Amino acid sequence: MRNRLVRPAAIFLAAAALFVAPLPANAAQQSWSDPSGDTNNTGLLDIGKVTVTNSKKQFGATFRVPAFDDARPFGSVELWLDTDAKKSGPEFLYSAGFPGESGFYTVKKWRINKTWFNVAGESKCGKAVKERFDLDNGVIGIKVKRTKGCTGAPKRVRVYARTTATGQYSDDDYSDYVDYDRKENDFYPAYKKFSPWVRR
Ligand SMILES: [Ca+2]
Repeated sequence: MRNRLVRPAAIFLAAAALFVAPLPANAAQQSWSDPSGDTNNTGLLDIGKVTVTNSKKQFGATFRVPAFDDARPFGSVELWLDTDAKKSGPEFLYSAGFPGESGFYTVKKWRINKTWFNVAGESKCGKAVKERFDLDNGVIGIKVKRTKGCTGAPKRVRVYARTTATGQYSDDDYSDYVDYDRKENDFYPAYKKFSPWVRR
């Protein structure tokens, strides 16, 4: 059994180390900005800069939200990766809940197909995925190592990012919970739409 978010501090450090590696010469990376202030409440999960990376060895996406201060959202984040223009919808989903666990899945027609990892465990393909869940710096993302029998060999990648908050804890120890009157969403670039393709 493996809960990837069970010891967040350790994971943040490991992920941060992986993410500072310089991009190889053949890597493509593109960033875009989602407007800030476009959510209907406190904006704890207001999506800002979104980045897609696509290289010979790996592909992935990250997005920024405001760096966490004291308040903590109750909700979830999702990164949907589209890697095949010929197939309807995205091929991969990373999702993480606040507070709680994360998972990575293959997707067919917007529905979860296979689980690479979640709170219950990890498959062989799950080892290809590195999470970054760095709330203190407001960065959430994944990198997927190209792996035979798991990722295929996508040439281009694009992302759809979504956040949902249904309430918040006013304290960083997850106390003093307040439920929002209505759900607060943010989408990049829009509901079930994708960024431009990034070719490697
Ligand atoms: Ca936004």
